[in-house]
Amino acid sequence: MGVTTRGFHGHEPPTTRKLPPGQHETQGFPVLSAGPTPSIPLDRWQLTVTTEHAKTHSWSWPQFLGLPQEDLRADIHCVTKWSKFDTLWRGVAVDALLESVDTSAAYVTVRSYGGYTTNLPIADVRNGRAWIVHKYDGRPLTLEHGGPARLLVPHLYLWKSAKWISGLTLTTEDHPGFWEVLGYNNYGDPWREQRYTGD
Ligand SMILES: Nc1nc2c(c(=O)[nH]1)N[C@H]1C(S)=C(S)[C@@H](COP(=O)(O)O)O[C@H]1N2
Ligand SMILES: [Mo]
Repeated sequence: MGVTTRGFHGHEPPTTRKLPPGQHETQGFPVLSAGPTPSIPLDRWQLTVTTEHAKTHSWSWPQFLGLPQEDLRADIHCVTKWSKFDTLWRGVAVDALLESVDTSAAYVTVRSYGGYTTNLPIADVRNGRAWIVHKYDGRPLTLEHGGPARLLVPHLYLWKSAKWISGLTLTTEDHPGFWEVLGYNNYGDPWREQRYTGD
């Protein structure tokens, strides 16, 4: 009868369509940190990419701010079941860092000041899917949310978005990170509800 099929979600309100399975929307911005909050003075802050050939590339804070900056809007999803819609960030696409890096690594371990780590396939931080952000909602990122800079990978559960980022280690083999060795899923796709090992 000329009715256009809009898919399974066509009659649900927009909010439901944005919500992965098992999640609820929050208006707040909870803080989740596994350890103490490190404080890194900007004049000592460094971001270092280490390749699978042990070659390093480092950016100081001014050099990092000199890279192309992007504003982005994203929905974020925490494995503890809160999701927050339309969060606003400013930062540098991981692509911009990797542009000058010669690598054929398949994986990346993200390292944080304080010792936290998390692992991802390198494909998941390329092609405009991951950023190193330093502003949230127009203001410098607060320490509790990972300032001065954190990774943001909105298409995966938020434990992959390492706060207080200190660098990326590019590897040939996959090396499970802090939560991944403790039973969180190695990949963490919220749309497939990959919360824990075996999901
Ligand atoms: N360095 C570091 N990054 C981290 C964490 C952490 O404990 N340390 N926690 C992760 C988890 S489990 C979540 S849900 C998000 C929480 O980010 P938020 O505190 O800004 O909400 O940060 C992630 N990044
Ligand atoms: Mo989390």
